[in-house]
Amino acid sequence: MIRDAILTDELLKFCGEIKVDEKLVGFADPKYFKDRYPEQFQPETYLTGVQTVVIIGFHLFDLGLDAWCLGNEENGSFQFVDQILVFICSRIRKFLTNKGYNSKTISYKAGLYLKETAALAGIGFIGRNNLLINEEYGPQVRFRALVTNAPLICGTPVNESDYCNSCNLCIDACPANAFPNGIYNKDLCNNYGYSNLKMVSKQTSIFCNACIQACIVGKKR
Ligand code: B12
Ligand code: SF4
Ligand code: SF4
Repeated sequence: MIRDAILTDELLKFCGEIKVDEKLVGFADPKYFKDRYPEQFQPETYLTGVQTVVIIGFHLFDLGLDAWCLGNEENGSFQFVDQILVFICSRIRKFLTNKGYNSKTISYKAGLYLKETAALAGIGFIGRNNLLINEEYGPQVRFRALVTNAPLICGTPVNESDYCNSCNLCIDACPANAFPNGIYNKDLCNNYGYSNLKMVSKQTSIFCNACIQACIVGKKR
């Protein structure tokens, strides 16, 4: 299959026009998911003939955007930054439709693993805090993905980085001690996070961010 450099450039240019930072847009080759994840987390499950997974990041420049609102029975709950990302995905899908390609936005929970997709697309590396770290913005980035049959030029997976070699700031900062022996434990994180939600209003709260805020990468942002 021949990948289309002109289409890739046009899409990146379009992303710039809708104010999505090029450093947070990535393209992952579905072949990298094959031996790594079960069927439910495979791009092909969501779009037959998929050629590219497009991953979009948004720099959380204000912590308020991280808030989840519990909503009501009619609307369900939503997160502010995620609503922005869903809107960006819909603009990109429209661009791809106009070029004659199919695409589908992947749901937040049941779909693809987002930070891993970003690492497979070359947007950054998985740090000691277990999160995707982008060189420009650090870990304070949130993601959404869409799958498409457009043959875009894909990035190179990033498997390691030197940043964390001599640093332990995120682990020291974790109020739940959720990194016993340096390995992330999701139950410890989950239990602490939900017992210590920062309430913004009656129905809106922010989960712990300590292992992000401690990170030195992207601090100038
Ligand atoms: C379930 C979930 C949670 C659960 C469980 C977390 C977990 N990691 O299991 C809870 C509620 C505890 C949680 C907490 C948080 N979460 Co959360 N969470 C998710 C969700 C929905 C799925 C995560 C998942 O299961 N990943 C897959 C498993 C396999 O990954 P893992 O075991 O964590 O990590 C492995 C891989 O990274 C792998 N690995 C290591 N190096 C490499 C390199 C490559 C190339 C690859 C492919 C893999 C790889 O090894 C790791 C260890 O096994 C994602 C959204 C999504 N759809 O992906 C968001 C997500 C991961 N969460 C996110 C965030 C920000 C948080 C919190 C900071 C809370 C907050 N304020 O939002 C904390 C941080 C916890 C931490 N330090 O990891 C962001 C991360 C953004 C980023 N920069 O990475 C995501 C992507 C959501 C988003 N909006 O963008 N989360
Ligand atoms: S989100 Fe908070 S509790 Fe979870 S690992 Fe990070 S610092 Fe620890
Ligand atoms: S705080 Fe240090 S060890 Fe933790 S993810 Fe950032 S660079 Fe790596």
